[in-house]
Amino acid sequence: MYHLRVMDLSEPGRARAELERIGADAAGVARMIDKAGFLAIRVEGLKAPAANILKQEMLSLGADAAVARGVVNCSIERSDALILGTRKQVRRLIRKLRPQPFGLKALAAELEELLVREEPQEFRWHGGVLRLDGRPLVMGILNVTPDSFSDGGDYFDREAALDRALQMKGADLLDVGGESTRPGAPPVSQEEEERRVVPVIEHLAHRVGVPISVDTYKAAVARRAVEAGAALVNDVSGLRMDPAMAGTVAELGAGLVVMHMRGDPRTMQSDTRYADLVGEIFRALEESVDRAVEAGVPRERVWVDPGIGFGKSAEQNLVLLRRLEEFRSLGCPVLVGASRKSFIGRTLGIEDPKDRLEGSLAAAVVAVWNGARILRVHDVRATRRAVDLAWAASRATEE
Ligand code: HH2
Repeated sequence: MYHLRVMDLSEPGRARAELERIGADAAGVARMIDKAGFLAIRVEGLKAPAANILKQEMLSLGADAAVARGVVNCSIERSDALILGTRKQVRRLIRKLRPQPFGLKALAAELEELLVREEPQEFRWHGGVLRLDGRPLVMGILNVTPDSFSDGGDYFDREAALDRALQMKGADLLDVGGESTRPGAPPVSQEEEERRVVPVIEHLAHRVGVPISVDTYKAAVARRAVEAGAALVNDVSGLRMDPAMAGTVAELGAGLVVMHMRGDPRTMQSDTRYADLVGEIFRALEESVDRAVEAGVPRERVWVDPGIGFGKSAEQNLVLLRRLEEFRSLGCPVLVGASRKSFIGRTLGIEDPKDRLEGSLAAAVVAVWNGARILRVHDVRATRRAVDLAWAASRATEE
């Protein structure tokens, strides 16, 4: 018996540990790490001749690339591709593609960037530094609204909002919102939204010692909130609702969360069909990040969020949690807000949002396991414990 076992060594640290355990030569370990991790990289919109060359080059490296059927006789103009190989093979592919025509030089550059891309390790704000390379961050939700889906009206009164914020001890950030974005929620005027959130942020900014984000898609509200002490702007429209938002965030020097939403809260659940769920959301987030960077927001201050529950069916939300890792290719910290949402109710058959704690914790754990760095939640203490355990398990070593 040879006691065969399949291992997942896609993470270089884990690959190194196993190579060393085998007793491989030190120089060999360095060489083999890149052979231990298998990559499947999706490429979109290649010209047919480029797709042909890509496939041949990968085959010549002992690997492969899947392309559409019509590529071989150029009966189609463009094709997506799936590059299938080890990190080492992809590195060699990059060298082979550089001198090639049909847009392959640009593909080589993008692949190279993808391999070295790293998420920022910290977020600097006026109150200090928030580490993004340690345990996951828990963002406590403070809804100063009469109609939020799970706690509408609970903290609408200013005193109640302030009490709630102080109750959420242990949160790494607080997200203050003055307009519900639940499906079908009526819009709130800019003045009313400011009236709700600005005094609360002003009061909290000096007392809580953690960064505050303002949950708004209106540039004017974002401005007032940041002037009142908010460190980040959480825009559920991904910079699509207010053309002034990107420039405002850049000018204020705030951090930015760009979330994916289809349409607006009134319409988003009317059509949840996607030809390619993760692909479409990925492209939309990529566009939002580009828009932010073009307006002058430093890339390392932008976080991305696939927008659980915003224009997605219950099943699609589960798919997003399972495939969250793919969004890490954007090179930005991934934020997930699944807390108490209706897909949990649907999956577990629980009507009351306040009775969805266990489902919310499970969703947070899955998200962390699949690469989420920030969890936007109602139940701070319970989430802290659940994700700390998941985080510890994901990094556990035998030494
Ligand atoms: N979800 C809600 C609101 N803002 N922001 C980000 N970045 N991600 C989310 O998933 C997200 C969000 C909806 O939840 P909640 O604030 O609890 O409810 P409501 O919008 O009804 O106030």
